[in-house]
Amino acid sequence: MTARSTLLLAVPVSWAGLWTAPLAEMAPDLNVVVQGRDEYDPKAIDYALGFRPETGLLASLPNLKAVFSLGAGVDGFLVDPNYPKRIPLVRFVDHQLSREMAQYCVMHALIHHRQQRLFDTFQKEKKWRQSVPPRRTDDTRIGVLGIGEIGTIVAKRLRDHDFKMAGWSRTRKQIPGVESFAGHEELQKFLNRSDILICLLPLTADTRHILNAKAFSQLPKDAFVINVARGGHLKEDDLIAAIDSGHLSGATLDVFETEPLPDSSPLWSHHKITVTPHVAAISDPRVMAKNAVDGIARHKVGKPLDNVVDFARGY
Ligand code: NDP
Ligand code: OXD
Repeated sequence: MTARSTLLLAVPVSWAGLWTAPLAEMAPDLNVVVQGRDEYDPKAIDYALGFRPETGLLASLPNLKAVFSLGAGVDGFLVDPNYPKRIPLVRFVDHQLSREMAQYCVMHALIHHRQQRLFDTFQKEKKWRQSVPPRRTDDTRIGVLGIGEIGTIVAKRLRDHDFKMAGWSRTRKQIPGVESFAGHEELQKFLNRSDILICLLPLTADTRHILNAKAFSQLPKDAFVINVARGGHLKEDDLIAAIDSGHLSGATLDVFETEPLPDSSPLWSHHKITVTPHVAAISDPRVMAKNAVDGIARHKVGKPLDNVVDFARGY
């Protein structure tokens, strides 16, 4: 008989029920304790599930065997200098999540491409204006920074709308209809041909502040930026300066250096910036719980875990 395992759920206490209910249903033998709500012996914790656990928490669990992330991005774990790197960290990979991200990116690329914000203004002013110059989709070049699980689906969906697609990654890709640029040597060439730039990179030491004044100056005039990855990718002041100078035409931002975005942020009221509150995709708690339950089952019988983070690469 296998011993009963204990999972530590490291999420805001008021949200814990989103995961405790499906975990109880799917794995009645799993003992689940909630960080900040339940008393527990650190030595008793076998597994952890969370998004941005407090610094030092995971290092304080001497018998921890694997950690499951509630997010595709694991920067919230790796920001902890004490993360115990001998313990595998499993990131969340889910086709539905990728599809929702693709919906968001397609929607905002099309809102920009079809100049919907202009028509919103005309409507407010009761103006019937048909004289807006049309834009050809097959002349519009979209570049996706990060062509991994999510970026690949985003690029394919936009390709199917006839945009001229390219992706940038560390390693070369072969995706029909999506030109591949790889490595820092090819970044400038990639930026030079991106009328719409979508960031879908993981946040690592290499990619922090990659969306900066230099990168913006390498985009074509009137380029548009969509950041759905992490706020740490973007230098917010550089973005505002590039838009206000007239070089960039605007941006859609779902993620921010500080979340929730403070009231004092100029991003809230910039007329060329659309702000959404980190909702490009909302992962289903049942699927997240299942991901952890399946991983624990694999680990307990000695099978390798899927989607394990490579700590050297940082994603
Ligand atoms: P993946 O790990 O599958 O893909 C990452 C991609 O980035 C890969 O193509 C990788 O290249 C590339 N990359 C990483 N580092 C570099 C680098 N230094 N230079 C060039 N390319 C690099 O991640 P996902 O697609 O699953 O997720 C991407 C990000 O999306 C997450 O990290 C998260 O921050 C964000 N996200 C945001 C959500 C939201 O609601 N706003 C929801 C979900 C995710 P290679 O393929 O060569 O390894
Ligand atoms: C994620 C996110 O990384 O929701 O999954 O941001």
